[in-house]
Amino acid sequence: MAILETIVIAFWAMLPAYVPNNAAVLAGGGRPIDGGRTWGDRRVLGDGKTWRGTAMGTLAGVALAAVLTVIEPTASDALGFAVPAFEPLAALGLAGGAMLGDILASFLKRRSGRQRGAMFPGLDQLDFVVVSLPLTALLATEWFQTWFTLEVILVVVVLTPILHVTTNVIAYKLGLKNEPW
Ligand code: CTP
Ligand code: K
Ligand code: MG
Repeated sequence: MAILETIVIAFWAMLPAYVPNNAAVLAGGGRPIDGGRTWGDRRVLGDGKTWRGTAMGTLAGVALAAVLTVIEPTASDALGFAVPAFEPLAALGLAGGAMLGDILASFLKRRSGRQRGAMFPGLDQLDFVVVSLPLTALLATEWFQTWFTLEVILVVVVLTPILHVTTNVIAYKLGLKNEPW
């Protein structure tokens, strides 16, 4: 498979997992998931993980997957190779897994003494991949095996941190995010 083709497929397949974090930044606020609870002298998750942000992030990812599925035949035609249409469970695994990964990362950040907004290099850039891919493999196994070949997974692992850093710096410069990570 040509490398450019692999990159396009990886990017397309991961879009429903990329969008939730950004949507959560825009839609977040309100009641924190941990309800303000602490474990020891630290918050369980912190004020940065809210019900609204999580719900809206997941919805945004699933909605994008639906749109991509509608335009898939046209896109595949124009590209000259097939990009994925999303099964509902694949969309849910990617979008919900991204939000879950972000929440687990905040849990780890709080446990390791990091305040809300603190940087955790590596985890910040890949938390959503680490959960969304296994969850999708679990929920939509055949679909996952069809599209997430070893090559695609390798591209995702390299491409995701680059995209994550870029979009977060842009969101920071636009004043949408408090920190550029
Ligand atoms: N957000 C949210 N719900 C989520 C994820 C994010 O409401 N599940 C919103 C919050 O307003 C959050 C912002 O998006 O402050 C940025 O997300 P993120 O960088 O993940 O959170 P931080 O505030 O940096 O907190 P943490 O240190 O826990 O990552
Ligand atoms: K995060
Ligand atoms: Mg942050």
